Amino acid sequence: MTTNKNVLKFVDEAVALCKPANVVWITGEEAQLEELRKEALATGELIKLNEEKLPGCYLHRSDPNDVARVEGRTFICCDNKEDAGPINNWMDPKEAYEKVGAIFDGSMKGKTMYVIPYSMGAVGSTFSKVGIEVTDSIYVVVSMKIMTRIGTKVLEVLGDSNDFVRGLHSKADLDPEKRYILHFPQDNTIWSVNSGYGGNVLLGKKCFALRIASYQGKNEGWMAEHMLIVGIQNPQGEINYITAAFPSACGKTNLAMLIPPKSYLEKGYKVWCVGDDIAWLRVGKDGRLWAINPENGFFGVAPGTNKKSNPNALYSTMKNTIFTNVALDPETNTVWWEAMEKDTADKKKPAYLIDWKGNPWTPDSDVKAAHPNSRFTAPAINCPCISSEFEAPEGVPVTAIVFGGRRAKTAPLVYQSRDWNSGVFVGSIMASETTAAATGAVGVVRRDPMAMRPFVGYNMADYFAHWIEMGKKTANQPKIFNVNWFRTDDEGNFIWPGFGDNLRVLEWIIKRCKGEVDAKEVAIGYVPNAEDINIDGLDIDVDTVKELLSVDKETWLEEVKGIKEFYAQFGERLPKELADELAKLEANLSK
Ligand code: GTP
Ligand code: SPV
Ligand code: MN
Repeated sequence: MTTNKNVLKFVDEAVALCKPANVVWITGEEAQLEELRKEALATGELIKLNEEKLPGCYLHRSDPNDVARVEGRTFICCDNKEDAGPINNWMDPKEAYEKVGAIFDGSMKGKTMYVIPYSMGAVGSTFSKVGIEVTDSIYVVVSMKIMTRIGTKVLEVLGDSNDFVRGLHSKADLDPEKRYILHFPQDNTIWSVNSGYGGNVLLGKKCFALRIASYQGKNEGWMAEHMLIVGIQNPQGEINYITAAFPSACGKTNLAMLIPPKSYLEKGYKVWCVGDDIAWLRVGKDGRLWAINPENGFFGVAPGTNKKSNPNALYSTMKNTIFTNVALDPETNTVWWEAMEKDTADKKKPAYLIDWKGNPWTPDSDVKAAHPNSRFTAPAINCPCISSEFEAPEGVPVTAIVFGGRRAKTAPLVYQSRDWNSGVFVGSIMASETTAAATGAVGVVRRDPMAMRPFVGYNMADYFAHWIEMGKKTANQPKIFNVNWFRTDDEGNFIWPGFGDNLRVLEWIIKRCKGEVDAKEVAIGYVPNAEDINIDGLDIDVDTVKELLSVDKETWLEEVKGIKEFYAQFGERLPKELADELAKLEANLSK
């Protein structure tokens, strides 16, 4: 399929190591993919769903021990440990190739190896990058078809260049003790073994588009970020694009495709989704930051998605979608997950389902029917509000960058940083409660700078420095904000309605960028005057908004202690600008 010697050498080496029975090059043609889906149906790897209700859709179940990213087993393998930094796990590259090479050795005996050429970003665009993933999983092939652009056309664009990311994946025995997700940034290489869960094995996504790409971006002067990209069109037809970094399972997909509240729809507001998880950002000729979404589909959290919370996401999953670890309704051969009951007339859960593990389930069962990290893999073009700029080679210009996390207290509904460097500081001190997107405890607050803690491919302190550098290169900087949709009352209920109503906060953000609204300066930056958040049609009052916007000095002084501890681990490598911002914050709070 190619005469590119670098590609052929990479594949030959993978064959020599994994020893598959045969090798299939993925052309991207529908007939080949359809054959593979049929094969996966025969082995049970895929289950065909109701063709009338969910045309072209399949259910996949991953091994119950393999349902989320495994941060403890994810490594950055670069020559110097210090270059991986204190947040990443590090392994010496030589040791890693040897140790994990032994696990790959013969791992595809008797199996077929698939070679998937793929492009992150529109094929052939100057901002796009090529990867080749070698895998023994049909699930990976058919999912990569949805999440990226694949096939012969990508090899044509690559020509005889050596500029591609080498990805090697084998499910091997799915042994969690031998599961490794390795990144070799200096070699443009990713090795993933003993997993079949999307985030660990769809190597174009987090492994390439964030971990490897963040390293490339540092060296090449651009940024790879864990951000959604959304366009807000006002009644005059003007569109402002916002990128937002929230940690895993903290609302990116939801914000990226929100439905405006009724009063906004009536006024003529529209929302356009460019991306829901990853943004690559470059400085344009006009001195603004421009963002592309390198992906071609959504790998979204299923539970919680319903007609009220995110109808656009739900609609996106109605055809040509692969569902992973959701429940099956055997009567209709359709899928189900928690919160879908809210869409029914009686608000009741189905009387009988097959749960995500394949076991019988009733509403009396004491387990969830769908795994909390069950996902849909849906083509972006299915999304009713997909932006006309989705494939624009140069991307869209960014008006505002928004950071945010899950904080029950501390962070107000929204605040604005004073300038770029204070905005980098705001991103660097992000903290959020952990979610089911990664294995481990859920609901524990941890620092997750720029929502990149699990995804930065080099030393986090150098990553902060890169952000500061990018600010210097950007003549027309976007303004930087922080939001928190997750403040709770004393009973633990979310105070802010969230979802579509988050547009009310985005409206304030855009007005701030255009200098159309005042704000109140407080210790951490600028917060809105409560009257400036539009609450028409909501059943909360302005006092509640005041409460949501409050910044408690004592809580923030505690926060400063936590930030100091967090920063301490970076030692001398922490940019001085951030140490200065921290000192400023402490001084402001002590006034
Ligand atoms: P990843 O795909 O893991 O990166 O997640 P994500 O950031 O795209 O999160 P997603 O939009 O899928 O939302 C995750 C969970 O947060 C779902 O259960 C949503 O229902 C919930 N959620 C999203 N937005 C809001 C909001 O504004 N308020 C509240 N209370 N919950 C929200
Ligand atoms: C996340 O966890 O941030 C996701 C899902 O978007 S995964 O692809 O598993 O990383
Ligand atoms: Mn994500």
